[in-house]
Amino acid sequence: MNTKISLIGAPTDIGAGSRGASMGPEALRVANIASVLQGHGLEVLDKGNLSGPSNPWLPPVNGYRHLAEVTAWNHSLHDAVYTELQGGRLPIVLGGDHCLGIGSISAVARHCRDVGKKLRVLWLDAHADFNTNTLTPSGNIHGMPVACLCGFGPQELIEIGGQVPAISPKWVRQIGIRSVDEGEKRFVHEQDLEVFDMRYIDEMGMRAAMELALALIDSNTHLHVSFDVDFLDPDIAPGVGTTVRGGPTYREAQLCMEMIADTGRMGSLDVFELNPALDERNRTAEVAVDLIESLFGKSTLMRK
Ligand code: 4U7
Ligand code: MN
Ligand code: MN
Ligand code: MN
Repeated sequence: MNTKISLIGAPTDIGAGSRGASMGPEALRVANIASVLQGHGLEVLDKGNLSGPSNPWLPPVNGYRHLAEVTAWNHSLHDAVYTELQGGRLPIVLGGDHCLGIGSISAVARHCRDVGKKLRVLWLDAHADFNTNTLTPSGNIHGMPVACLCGFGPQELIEIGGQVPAISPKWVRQIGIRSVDEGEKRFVHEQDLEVFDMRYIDEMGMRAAMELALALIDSNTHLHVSFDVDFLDPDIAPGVGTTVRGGPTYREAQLCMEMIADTGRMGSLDVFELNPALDERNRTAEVAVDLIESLFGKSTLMRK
């Protein structure tokens, strides 16, 4: 795995339904993300925070809230992520709400086209984030990034990575899903997204889910992990805007991260939706950093 890490802060809640994810990057730094990764022998460069428009907190227009501002933030994140990848580094995006997945993953997809790699996207989330402006019950664009990346969305968001669509639904595996809106559900089936929802994890276990989600990854695969912190059960991660009960426990989440680490193929990581305004003494940030540590191969007695 690439040992040169770049942290990119994207302090905005422009696509979310509640304010506060803009404080996520600092909360992750306060939880020592840099020194924890350095402790594993990784070279960590903190690129600081991107800047962009502030949140005007307006109602949706044509089914989109803050479309112009969301576009600006995603352009700037796309450029930052692409630069780090081209420089041979592994970007970790510190979000920020999940609308930023558009800029981040479109940059990863562009990089994969440049270097001739296959892309696999692991979407760890309570939600499918596959809404469009006609399907969305909220107008919040953090519920739309997967659809936008697959080419279903407004022109200004789907074209950010230079090719439409940026990715194919076939490249995506969703894990931990337990809240999907009615129209969104139909669209997920129509586009044939591969979803390991909580029912699947309950019945088959996290191990079986991850074995399938990681199947056919080879040495020419770039693995991108999009970690929405609301993936986790609210008992261990209360500091998110949209909690949904019945998520993975701490142990299940650890296993998920450890199995990703075992592939040795993770080339980029996003950590989104952490909301310090809703957290308790930064404990959700600390759990997130703990799990990120496992993504980079925190070793136990069982492994060398
Ligand atoms: B997140 C929602 F209606 N589906 O579209 C919507 F339930 O990035 C929630 O996964 C979206 O946190 C959650 O607004 C977006 C809602
Ligand atoms: Mn979510
Ligand atoms: Mn999400
Ligand atoms: Mn959320």
